[in-house]
Amino acid sequence: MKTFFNAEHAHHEGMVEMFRGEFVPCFDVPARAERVLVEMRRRGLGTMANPAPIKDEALLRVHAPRYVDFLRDAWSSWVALDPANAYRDALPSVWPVRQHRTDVVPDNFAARLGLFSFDAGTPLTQGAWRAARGGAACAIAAARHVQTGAKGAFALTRPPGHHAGYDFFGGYCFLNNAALAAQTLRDGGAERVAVLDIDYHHGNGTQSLFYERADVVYVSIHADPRTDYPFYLGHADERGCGPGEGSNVNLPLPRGTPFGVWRAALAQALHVIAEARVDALVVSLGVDTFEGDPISGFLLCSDDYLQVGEEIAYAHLPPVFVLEGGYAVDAIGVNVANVLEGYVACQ
Ligand code: OKP
Ligand code: ZN
Repeated sequence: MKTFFNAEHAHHEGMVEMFRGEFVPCFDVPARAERVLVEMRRRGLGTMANPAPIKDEALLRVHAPRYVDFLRDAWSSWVALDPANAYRDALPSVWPVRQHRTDVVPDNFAARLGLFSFDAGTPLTQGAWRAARGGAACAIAAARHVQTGAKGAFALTRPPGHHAGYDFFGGYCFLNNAALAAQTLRDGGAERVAVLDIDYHHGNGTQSLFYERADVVYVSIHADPRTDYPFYLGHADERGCGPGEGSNVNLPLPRGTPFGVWRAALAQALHVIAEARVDALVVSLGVDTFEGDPISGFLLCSDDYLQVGEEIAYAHLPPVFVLEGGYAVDAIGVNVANVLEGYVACQ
């Protein structure tokens, strides 16, 4: 299976994120992608390719023009606020809530940062735009590769993408790589696409992007939002609306869920996808479901991921795997490669 990787990811290296009133080191570190790359090479799991560069316009298939404009200029606007900002990342500290105006883009950059984000855990760094665009290029290239007949492809993206929405960043995500892959498949001729999201966290960005659409079915297994990030979306009663009614399926599970229970949810998710009669599949592949993950609460073991890949193969759709979370850096390479190896062995 071909892997699309962009070395540009390393330009995004956040210093700290806000967590419970203090600054803690960032969890989305460049080593995450490097470890996955090393393990893929070590196992000889397919070939590596640099994605073709994309134009900013490609991002507008999924994201708002004013949001793409914001991201492109964010770093220079941040440094223009104070030259000393060149030495610290931008973190939002003020947000619009209910009854506030979100249609007016503020001149004040700190206010703009809040308008286009939903948490203070996602530092906007000097290299965030470059890195995120490089990841988006991987996802788009992987989708095109599958559409030319490949049996699957892997977009080794960092930062992750599934929390990023039409016009907001958060949850370490800036551009929604999986949504861009799904939209690329649609634009290339697929009538109906499924996004299977197996990251520990609910992909609020992906869900909201496709919530009113029947042509992209979003199915997610994740920690219950009553206890876990992103908190304000991801409940089982969110089933889509308008033409998208029934095309959104959330399978929340409690903290502490072991593989046996998680695997039953995966079988259910794959059943939903089979019933939806889609002709293409994107997998938001997060391995923060791992028992050793520092910010998560499921109990999957490294060996379990081989079986995850096998189960996905039985869907008989060539998947576009897009990397999301996984913060146990020492295990991320093995866990991701296990999913892909399990898939390849059964495809
Ligand atoms: C991104 B992805 C940890 C707080 C949690 C947000 C988690 C984003 C996860 N100190 N912060 O879904 O893996
Ligand atoms: Zn996650």
